[in-house]
Amino acid sequence: MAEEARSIDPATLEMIDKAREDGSSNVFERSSNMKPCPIGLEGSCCRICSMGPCRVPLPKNKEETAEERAKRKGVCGATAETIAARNFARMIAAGSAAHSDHARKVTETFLLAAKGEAKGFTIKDEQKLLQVALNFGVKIAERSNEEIATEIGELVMKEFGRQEGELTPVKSAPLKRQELWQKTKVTPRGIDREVVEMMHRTHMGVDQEYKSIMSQAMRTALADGWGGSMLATDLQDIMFGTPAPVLSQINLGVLKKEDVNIIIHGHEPQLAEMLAVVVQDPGIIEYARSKGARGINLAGMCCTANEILMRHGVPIAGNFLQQELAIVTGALEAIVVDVQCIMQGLADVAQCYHTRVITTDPRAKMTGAEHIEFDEHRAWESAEQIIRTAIDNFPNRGKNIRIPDQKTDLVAGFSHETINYLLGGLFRASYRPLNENIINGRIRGVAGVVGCNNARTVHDNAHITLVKELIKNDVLVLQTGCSAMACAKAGLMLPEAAREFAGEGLASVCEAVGIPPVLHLGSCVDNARILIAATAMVKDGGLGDDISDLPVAGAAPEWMSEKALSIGQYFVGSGVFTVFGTTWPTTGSKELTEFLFKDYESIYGGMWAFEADPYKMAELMLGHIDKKRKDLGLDKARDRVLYDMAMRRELDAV
Ligand code: SF4
Ligand code: MSK
Repeated sequence: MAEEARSIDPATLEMIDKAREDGSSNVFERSSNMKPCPIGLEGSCCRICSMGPCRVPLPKNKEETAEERAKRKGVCGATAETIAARNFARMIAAGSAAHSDHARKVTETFLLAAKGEAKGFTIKDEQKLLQVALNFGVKIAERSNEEIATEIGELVMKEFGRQEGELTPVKSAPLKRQELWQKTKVTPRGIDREVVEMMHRTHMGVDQEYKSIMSQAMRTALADGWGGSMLATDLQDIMFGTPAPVLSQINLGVLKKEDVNIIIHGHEPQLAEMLAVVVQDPGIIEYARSKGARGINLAGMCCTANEILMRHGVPIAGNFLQQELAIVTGALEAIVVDVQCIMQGLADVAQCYHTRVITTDPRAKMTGAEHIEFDEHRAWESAEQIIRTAIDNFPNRGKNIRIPDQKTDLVAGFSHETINYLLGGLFRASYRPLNENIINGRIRGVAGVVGCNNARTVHDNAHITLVKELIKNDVLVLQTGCSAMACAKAGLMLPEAAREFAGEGLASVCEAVGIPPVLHLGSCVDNARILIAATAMVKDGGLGDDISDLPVAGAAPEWMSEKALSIGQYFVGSGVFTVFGTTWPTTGSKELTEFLFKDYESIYGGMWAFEADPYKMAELMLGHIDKKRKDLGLDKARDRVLYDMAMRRELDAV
C-alpha cells in the first residue's frame, strides 16, 4: 500500500513520515512487510490438535468439483465447515471473554468501593444504583447506598459463575426477543459457562456440526452483550458517573510541547479515573514544574480514552493505529497501558525515543516495558507513582520533537440516559420524539457504527465515508470505540455537523434537540448502551415489538479484534442486520457463510453481511432500513406532521 494510502488523517501521515526519518518501526510499515496468510484469512486452517495444522482452502479462480469438495478435509476428517465454524466461534469466545473479564475486574473494584476499601472510589450515580438494584431485585427501603451497592456487587459477581437459569440483564431485552432466545436455546446461563462450553465444544473431536457450533457461539456472544459488557457499563456508571454531554478535543495535536505528556491506553477505566484526578493535584503539578515542565497533560487512546472522555472530557490523542505514532512525536513521557488493543510494537518504538511504556495490570505485561501495578486498595498512591515516573522522564526528552497541529473539537457523553433526557426532557424523558421522527420520516433509521482500525485498510477512511453517507441519508448514527474517534476527528461529532453533513430531515431534528448527527456512546463495552437504546425504541411503541422490527442496522467497517466479532454476533442475535468490512473470516466455507449471511435472518431476525467498500456498505444498510420501514408501513413519504394528543395516544396504543 502506498504511504499516502495508509490513512486519511494528516496527523497520522505526518507521523508515519517522521517514523521513517527516525528509523522507527510502526504498524503501517510492518503490515507492508507481512502479507496475511490467505488460508488463515478465510478460516480454512485448523491447528487445534497436533495431527495438523490442517489446511483446507477453497480452490482459487474455479468452481470446486464434487470430488475436490469431498477431499477438502482435515486429517481427522473435519470438514471445511466445521473448521471455519470452530475458528469463528473461538474468536467470538475470546472476544466475549475479554469484555467479561473486564467486567469482572470492574465488579471487584465496585465491591471494594461499596465496602469503603478502595480509597477514592465511591458511588457517584445514585439514580443508576437504584435502577440496577431494581433490575436485580435488591431491596432499597432505608438501606444506605453502600449496603445496596454491596449486595448488587455480590449478585453481579455470581453472574459470572452462574450455572443455570438466565443472566439477569437478559430480562432488559424486549419480551419477544427473550422468547426467541428461549425457543432457540441460546439464552445465556452464566458468563463464564458459555465461554468455557464454547472452548470445549471446539476442542478436537467434540461438536462437529457447524450449525450446532454457531448456536453456542450465539449464546457466548449474548453472554457478552447482555451480560459482561452490559454489567461493566452499569457498574462503571454507578462508580464513575453516567456520562452527560461534554466538550473535548481529539487527535495527536492534543499533546503539548511544554507539558509532561502522559497517555493512558487500553480499556478499563479504574486507573484512568484516578490518573484524571491525581494530575490535578497541586503538589504533583508543582513537582512537574520543578522538572522544567509547564504542567501535566493527560490524554487517552483507544477505549480507556473513551471512558475518561465521556466522564471527564479528557482529550483523546488518537485511535488504535495511532498508538505508536504518539511516541514518534518525541513529546510523550509515558504511555500507560492496561488491557486489550495494546501493540507489543510500543516497546520497540519507545527504544528510539525517551518514552516509558508502563504496564499496570497483572494480566497484561510486556517484554521491554516496565510494570507498575495498579492496586485498587491504594489507587491514589499507584496513580501518583505512575505520574511521578512520567514527570521524572521529562528532562530526558530529546530535541527531535514534532507534534502534528491537527486536533478537532467534539461533543461526547451520550449515554442512553442522556439521549432519553435530551429527547424527552426532564419530566417526560423518553425515546418518543425519536420514534415519532422515524415514523414521520424525518429520520430514516438508526445505525450503530463501531469497531476498530485495521492496518489492512486505509486508516479511518471506511468509518468516515460510511457515516457521512448514512447521515446524508437521514440516518442517525450511534458510535463507540475507535470508529467514534475516526468520525470525531472528521468533525462529525459537533452539533454544527448536522447542517453541514446531514440530510434535511435529520438536520432539522438535530438542530431542534441540539445534538450532533453522530452520537458518541463510549467504549467497546458501551455497545451495550446501543442494545438498551434499541430496546427503549421498541418499548416506546410504534416501531414493532422487537429489535428486529426496527429500521436499524449495525456496522464495523475497519474491525480487527476478536471482541468486534463477539459484538457483531450479539448484535445479529439481538435482531440487527450487521455489516463488517475489511475481511470476512469464514469465506473458506460457502455453507457456513450462507448460514450466517442468509439463514440467520429466519432464525434471529438479524444477519451478518460483508462489504469492504464503505459506499456499498451504506447502500446495504439503507436497503435494510428501507425494508424495515416498508414492513412497518412507513415506506410512503409522510408529511411532516405535528402530533396532537389524540394522535399520540393512538401511537402509544400500537
Ligand atoms: Fe487437523 Fe482435525 Fe487436528 Fe484440526 S482437529 S488440526 S482438522 S486433525
Ligand atoms: S479499542 S477493540 S481497536 S474499537 Fe476498544 Fe478500538 Fe477495536 Fe480496540
